[in-house]
Amino acid sequence: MFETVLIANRGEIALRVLRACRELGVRTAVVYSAADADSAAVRHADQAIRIGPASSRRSYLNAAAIVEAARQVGAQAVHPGYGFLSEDADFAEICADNGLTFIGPPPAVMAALADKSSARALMSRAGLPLSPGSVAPVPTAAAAAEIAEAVGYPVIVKAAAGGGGRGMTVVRTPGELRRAYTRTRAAAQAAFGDDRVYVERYLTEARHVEVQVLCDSHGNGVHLGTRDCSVQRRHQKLVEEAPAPALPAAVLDTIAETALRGALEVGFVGAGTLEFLVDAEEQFHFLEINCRIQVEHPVTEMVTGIDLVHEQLHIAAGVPLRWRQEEIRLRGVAVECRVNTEDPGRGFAPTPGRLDRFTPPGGPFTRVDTHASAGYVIGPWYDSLLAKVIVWAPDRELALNRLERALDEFDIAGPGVHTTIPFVRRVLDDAAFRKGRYTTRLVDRLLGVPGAAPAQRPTATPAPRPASAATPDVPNRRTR
Ligand code: MV4
Repeated sequence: MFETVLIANRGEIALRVLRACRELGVRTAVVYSAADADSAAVRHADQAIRIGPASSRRSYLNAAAIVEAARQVGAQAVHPGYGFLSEDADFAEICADNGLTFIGPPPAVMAALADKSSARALMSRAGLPLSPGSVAPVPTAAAAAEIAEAVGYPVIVKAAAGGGGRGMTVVRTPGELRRAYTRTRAAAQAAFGDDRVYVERYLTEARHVEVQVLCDSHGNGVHLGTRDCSVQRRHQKLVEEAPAPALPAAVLDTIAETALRGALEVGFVGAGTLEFLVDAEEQFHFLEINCRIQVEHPVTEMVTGIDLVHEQLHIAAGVPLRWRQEEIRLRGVAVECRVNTEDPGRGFAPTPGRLDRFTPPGGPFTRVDTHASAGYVIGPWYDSLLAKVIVWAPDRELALNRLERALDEFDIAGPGVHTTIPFVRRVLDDAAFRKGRYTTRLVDRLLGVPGAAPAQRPTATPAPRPASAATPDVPNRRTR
């Protein structure tokens, strides 16, 4: 095992990784920006290195400063958390060049999977089912139109360099295609410096089901079952649960086993997540693979009893996988909700400010991952994730009741500070959600977004669209 690990992140995940290191007897060092000098991770770490000003570009995204910090503290490995540099193959390579172990897949594997078009081709070759569409970048609008005609409308144009919902456009009719194709390419060029796009059939009323895998550096792998992450607003997840509900165990097993086969086939190493859409006919389609620990990893930990960050550290240290598939048992149901400092009443606009009161819930089978405490000041610099509340219960109904109970206890107050808790309560109250019969359209339906619920769509007065949120410097939008 490593003697010292450098944690190249902030917020709740920096603390989460720090705790895992402590439990394994690994010394911890964290980097921090000027805005995070008083953070919990800085307080708890064995060493803390200031690497730049609040701007994430000049701190948490500054590869050279992070590598220099690792050298200063004598770290052998870097844990990137999620967001920031966690899926940056160039950063992983810079680490290797400097004799540092990047806690994640090999740089070449990361690069191949970061390109969503290439990931699609690789997984298709490995036998994973894809949504119908192109398996290579589409060079012209005419070629895009040909593919769209072949697979049928609606289609979605996606940036190869995108992912996590960034750089994609839904196209409902042939008349919109040329414009959508051109605009998605231009937007992808501007956002990623890469204008390659591909075209897929757009699956409506589908569930977002993902599979957690662990693969070691010796070719062994296990899957840790599924999570449903369909409750999303603008590709920000709000509620996640494990296992995915209301699907036959045989279907979930097939998805999980297929995902693991794909991961092993492409040489994946570390903790990874394969995302799928599951349609109304229970057919599943590979979307993309994420090479990082994810925000929602705790629900998998709760149903398996396996600490995913411990496993990441062991895998990175070259230890053979400590679990055989038969030893991994899924027990009960875990549900997580994200508590963001955003105002659901104003289009989920961030509400930074000082927390006068902050008392997280407690009680049985209730876990709160947070970096906050009373007096904590939420700045405008980073994403607005304040806390995650995760509960476990033997069955789904009790888990949902337990989450509602935990949210009742959560006391957060400060001038101007709002949270997503009231909106999460509406999700937990929703009849379709309660039955486990919900899709990626749930949030839009709750928000009254036009087109979200065609059966009930009013003809005269469409529901108002929420005002768009202000966009400060939100680095984690890269991969969340
Ligand atoms: C899709 C899709 C439907 N059809 N692709 C969103 C994030 C990224 N991982 C891929 N995503 C999607 N890709 C096809 N061919 C639906 C999603 C999607 C989604 C779309 C709209 C609103 C919420 C969503 C939540 C999860 C996935």
